[in-house]
Amino acid sequence: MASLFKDPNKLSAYRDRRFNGTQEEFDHALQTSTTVYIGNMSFYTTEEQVYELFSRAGEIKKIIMGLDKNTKTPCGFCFVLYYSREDTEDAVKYVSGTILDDRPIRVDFDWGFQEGRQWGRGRSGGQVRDEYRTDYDPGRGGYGKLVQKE
Ligand code: GTA
Repeated sequence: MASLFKDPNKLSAYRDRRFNGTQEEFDHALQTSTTVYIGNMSFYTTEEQVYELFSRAGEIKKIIMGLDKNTKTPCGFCFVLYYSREDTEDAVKYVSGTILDDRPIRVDFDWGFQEGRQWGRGRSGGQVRDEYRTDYDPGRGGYGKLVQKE
């Protein structure tokens, strides 16, 4: 079956500022990689739950939970590594937007996991988005970190 993801510019809106290469190399990585990033997860969602849901798209090679770099506890994202590109595309097509622990999760193509990418990059240890948001989100530690400091 022909891929539904033909335009490399539409594969992901996210650009990793720490990717060490050209835009062409980044686009190529997104087109060929067998890794997806999962965002908007609850801090309480377990690796077992991720395994259960993402196995529906295909056989999983590895799951890497995103961790707060200070507390070393889950901070609301993860990477799922598949064996095949078709399964990777199916995860983006069919699992993105589904509900996990009462939250719509976001599944995004990823350029590939490297050691260090499992840690939140926010100043407080978690994800950058949890620094700035102003809503109260009980599944992600309550208010954003900057609001908590006020
Ligand atoms: N494939 O969408 C993604 C993605 N995200 C959001 C993070 N990662 C992603 N990978 C893919 N797709 O390995 C990966 C990162 C890293 C790990 C943790 O997850 O590559 P992080 O979330 O802590 O930090 O990463 P990151 O990605 O460097 O954050 P970034 O891009 O600055 O900001 C993410 C979001 O935070 C923005 O889209 C915006 O909504 C919000 N934000 C950032 N800065 C501000 C600001 N100044 N004010 C308000 N909001 C802000």
